[in-house]
Amino acid sequence: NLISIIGVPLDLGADRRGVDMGPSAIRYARVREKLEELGYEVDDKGDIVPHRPDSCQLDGTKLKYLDEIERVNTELCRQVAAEMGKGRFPLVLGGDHSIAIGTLSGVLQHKKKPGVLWFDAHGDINTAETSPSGNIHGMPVAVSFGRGHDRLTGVGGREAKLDPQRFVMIGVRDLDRGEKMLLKELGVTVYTMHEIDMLGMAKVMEAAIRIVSTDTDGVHVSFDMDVMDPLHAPGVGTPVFGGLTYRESHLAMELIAAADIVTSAEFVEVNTVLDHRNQTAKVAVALMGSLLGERVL
Ligand code: DIR
Ligand code: MN
Ligand code: MN
Ligand code: MN
Repeated sequence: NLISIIGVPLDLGADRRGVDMGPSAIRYARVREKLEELGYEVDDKGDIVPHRPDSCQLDGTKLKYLDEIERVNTELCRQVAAEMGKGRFPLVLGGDHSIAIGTLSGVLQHKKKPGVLWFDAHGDINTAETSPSGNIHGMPVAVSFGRGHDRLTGVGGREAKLDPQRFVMIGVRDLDRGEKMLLKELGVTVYTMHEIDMLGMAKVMEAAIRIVSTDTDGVHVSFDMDVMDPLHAPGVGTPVFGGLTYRESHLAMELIAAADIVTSAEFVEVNTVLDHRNQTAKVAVALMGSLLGERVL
């Protein structure tokens, strides 16, 4: 019943300022108090602090800020693994989504075959070859499958990688051409907004939960705030129309909580510069509550 919070104020993976203040904004929205109300003991480990963008080299590769992103994720991997080693639940606060490289490789130090529920408007499964932007926050899923730059796939070791069969994406509505090809090639289950509209969130989550809890030894939830509609979560770097409503997002978290399967989580891409009155951070904290067992009655 111990949750370890790890903040990662990294924005280099999105190459855009604002998500570096995400962990602060989420703490200001009272994440600790929320979790304590739910009966958890909370240990806030503080932040893994990246270097400022102007002090980083652009290292001459297409991948922006590769050196620093590798360094931060290597440290995050170490901390996530250390907390899980103590039997704790790691809750990682972003920061841009490139931090999933570190979180997932940390999880993989302890779990042989974890399932992953990936909530995102995007696929985040680009490689250097397919990326239109060179932004590493569009690549963590590929990296976790062992695809992509070896400085990134090397974080946490080259053997410890995820199985695409145990990986489910939810809420996707913006994929690059190369991402579509790789998702099909690897056989990742993708519930796009179309399936959510057609079946409803309850049915989608029932299917998703079945996949990630069959023949797995844990489940990681990676929640990119841009999966929500910009109406409800305006403070994100790359908003895309037609996303999850407030209630759809909560229902998904509530159903995961009811299944009692989750062993680690991260909430990313809260951009305070683009937010209104910290609304997106507050929504993130409310969702963490639902994911960790909060009920109305
Ligand atoms: C785009 C945008 N697919 C890229 N990705 C974003 O740059 O790779 N991910 N915004 O969150
Ligand atoms: Mn993402
Ligand atoms: Mn996204
Ligand atoms: Mn992103």
